[in-house]
Amino acid sequence: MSRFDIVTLFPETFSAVAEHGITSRALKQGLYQLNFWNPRDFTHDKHRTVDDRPYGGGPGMVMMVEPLRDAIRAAKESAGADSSGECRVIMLSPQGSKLDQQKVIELSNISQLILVAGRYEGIDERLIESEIDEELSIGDYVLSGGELGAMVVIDAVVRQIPGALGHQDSAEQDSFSNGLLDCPHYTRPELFEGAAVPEVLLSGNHQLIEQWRLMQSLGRTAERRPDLLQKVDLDEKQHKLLQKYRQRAKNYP
Ligand code: 4HQ
Repeated sequence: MSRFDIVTLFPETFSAVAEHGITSRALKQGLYQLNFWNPRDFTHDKHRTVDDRPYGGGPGMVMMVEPLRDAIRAAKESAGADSSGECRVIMLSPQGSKLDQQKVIELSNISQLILVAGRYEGIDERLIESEIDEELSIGDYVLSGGELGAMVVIDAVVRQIPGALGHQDSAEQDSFSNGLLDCPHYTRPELFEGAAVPEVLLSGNHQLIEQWRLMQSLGRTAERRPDLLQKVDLDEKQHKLLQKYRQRAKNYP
């Protein structure tokens, strides 16, 4: 059983994953659980204050320490009480290591993930040191809060849960599952604004089609993401297909 415990001031925003598409269907099938812990519910003052001023001054606020700490601890206690599997506390942050498919697969093997989505300028460093196991970034840009990052983690991890994808889809068929970019896709009409569907896809020869798709994946990865291609060991057949792609690219400039 996969369980996500999300520490957030904005639990409603997670309707994006809870109420739409594959992640919603998997939730309704009971393939995973979502729980929310709102620091505002752990305040004690009349105004339910969740932010505080930064030492040293400057613009912006920091998450107030005590409500956030108590929300994280409540998430840990409820999760810990629930089962024996591994639990990891992850905070979304541009200072974290970059999320990739390898990390997604690693996370999919952990039964309980506590995702801490901060707001404002961030979280007191001492709270990070005492309560957070790992900082993760979804990319080198600045978001207004960790919620979108947490939703990205949930979406990508849920796709790895057996049964979450429709029976004709499979996580093994996704881009990146073999370390390569996806091949191009086509649907009707056969001729669209003067552009034809590659003939091989109309051939009915499934072995040839599979070969063409692998060649396209290799070629596009080489052209667009050489950094990804460096990480995969190509076998003899894949080397030949990449050569063939490059030869063709020369012939049709
Ligand atoms: N944040 N990847 C939360 C991000 C971010 C990212 C900025 C995290 C604001 C409060 N999160 N703080 N990039 O931009 O995950």
